Amino acid sequence: MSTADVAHDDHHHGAPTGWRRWVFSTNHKDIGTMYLIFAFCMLIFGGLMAMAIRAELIFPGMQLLSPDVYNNIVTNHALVMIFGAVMPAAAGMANWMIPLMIGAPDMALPRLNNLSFWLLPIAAFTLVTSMLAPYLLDFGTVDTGVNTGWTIYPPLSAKVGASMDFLIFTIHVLGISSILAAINIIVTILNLRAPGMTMMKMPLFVWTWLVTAFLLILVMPVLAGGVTMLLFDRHFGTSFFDAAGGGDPVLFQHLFWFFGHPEVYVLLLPSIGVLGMVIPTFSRKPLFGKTSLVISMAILMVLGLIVWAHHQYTIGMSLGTVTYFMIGTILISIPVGLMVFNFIATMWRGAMTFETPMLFAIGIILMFTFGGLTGVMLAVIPADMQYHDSMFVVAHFHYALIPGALYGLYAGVFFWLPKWTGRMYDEKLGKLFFWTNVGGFNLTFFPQHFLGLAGMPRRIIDYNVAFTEFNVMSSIGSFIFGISHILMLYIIIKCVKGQGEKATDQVWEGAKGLEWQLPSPPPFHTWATAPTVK
Ligand code: CU1
Repeated sequence: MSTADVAHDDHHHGAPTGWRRWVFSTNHKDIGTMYLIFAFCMLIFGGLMAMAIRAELIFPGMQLLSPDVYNNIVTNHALVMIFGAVMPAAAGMANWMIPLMIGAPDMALPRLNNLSFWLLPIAAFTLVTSMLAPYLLDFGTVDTGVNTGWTIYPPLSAKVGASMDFLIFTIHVLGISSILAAINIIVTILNLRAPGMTMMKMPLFVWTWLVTAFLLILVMPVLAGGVTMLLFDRHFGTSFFDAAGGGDPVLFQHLFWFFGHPEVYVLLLPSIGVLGMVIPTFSRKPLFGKTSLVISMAILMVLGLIVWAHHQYTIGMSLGTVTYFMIGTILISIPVGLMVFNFIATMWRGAMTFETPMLFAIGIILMFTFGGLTGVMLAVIPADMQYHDSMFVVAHFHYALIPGALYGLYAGVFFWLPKWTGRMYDEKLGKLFFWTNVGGFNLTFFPQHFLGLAGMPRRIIDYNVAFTEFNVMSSIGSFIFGISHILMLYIIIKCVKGQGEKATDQVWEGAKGLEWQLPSPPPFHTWATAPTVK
C-alpha cells in the first residue's frame, strides 16, 4: 500500500463517529479543522476586546470602562490574539497541509496531536477565569485583574491578585500545547516524507513550519521558566525579581523578551510559508530563489534569538550593550528584505491575476514592509527613547502582525478553502472582504503613528484632548475592521454548507505545472478529492 492509499483510509476501520470523532480524533484534518474553528472563535473574542478598547478611546475621558478593566482587556486582547487566534490558526493549517504536502499518511504522533489541541480549550477556560477572577473570587486580596499588559513585568505582576495565578497557569498550559505540537511537526517533517521528497523539495510552507517549530521549542520553556519564577516570588518566598530580597525585576524582562522577540517570528513565519504557495500560483511562475528563502529563514531564526533587549532600551543598559542590540536588530532587515525581494521577483513578469488570496499576499508585501520600516525606526536607540511606550509602538507592531501574521492566514484560508470544503468561495464577497478589511485596518492603525510621535502614551485609558481627531479616526477604522469579519464568517459558512460552485481537483489554474511545490506521491489532486469535511 502506498502512502497515498493510507491517506485515504482516514475514516475506515471503525473510526469514531459523532462527537467522538472530534474529541478522540487522531486525524490530522479533523484536528486541523478544530484548530481553525477554535482560532476563529478566539479571533472574535480578541476582536471584541479590541473594539471595546477603541470604543473607550474614541473620545478623551472615560466613557465605558474603569482603568483596571481597561488594563485587563488590553492584556487579554494581546494574549488571546497571539496564543488563541494566530498560533492555533497557523497550527490548524500545519495540521491540514503538512502531511499532504510531504506525502505523509498523517502527523507522526496522532495522539499527541489530539492532546496538543485539547489543551487549548482548557487554557481558554483558565484565561477567562483569570479575566473574571476580580468579580468571582475573593482570596483575601484586592484583585484588579491582570492589569500589567501581556508582558506581565514585575514588580506590578507580583502584586496582582489571584487572576495572575490563573494567567500563569494558562501560560503553562499553552506552553505545553505549543511544545508538543512543535515536536510533532518536527518529527513528521523529518521522518514521514514520502520517498523522493527531499528536504529541499519541500514546499516553502513546510520549511517555514520546521523553523517555527524549532523556535517554539527553543523559547517557550524560557517563558515558562520566567513565569514559574514569578509564581515562586508570589507564593513561595523567593526573590528572583524582588530587589528587596536581592533579586532584579529587569531579569524578568530579559527572560520574557528572549521568548517574546522570537515569538514574533513564530507568528510571522507560517504566513510567509503561505505567501510561498500563493504568490507563485497567481503569478504562474515558480517561486524565485527558494534556497535563498530557506537560508534567509535560518539567518532570521539565529538573529531573532539574539536581539531581544531592543524591547528594553530604556532600562539603563551600558552603551556597548544597547549598541550591540541595535546593530543586531537592524541586521534583521537583510534576511527580511531578501524575502520580500524574492516574492517581488516571483511576481515580476508573471501572468498575474488578483483573486482574494493574491490580494492579501500583495497587501502583506506592502503593509508588512511598512511595519518593518517603523521597526527600523524603533531599533535606533535615541529615537526609541522618544517612541518607547507610545502609540507609535502600537501602530508599528500591528502593522507587523496584522499583515504579517493575520493576512497570511487569511490568504491561506481563501487559498485552501476549496480544498478543505470541496467548494469555491464567492470571489466577489472575498474581494469585498479584502477591501473593507484592509481599509478598516489602515484607518485604525495609520493615525496611531502620528498619535505616538505627538506623545500619546500606550496602555492608558485617557488622553489629552489634543489627540482626539486621530483617535476618532482610529476607532471608526477599528469598527469597520472588526465588523468585516462577519463577512469572512459568512463566506466560510457558505463553503462549509456546500453552497457555491464545486471546486475542481486543480482549484487554482495557476498551480498547473508548478510541480516543484507538489510531492510526487500523492499527486496534487489526490488530497483534494478526499476531503474529510463535507
Ligand atoms: Cu523584538
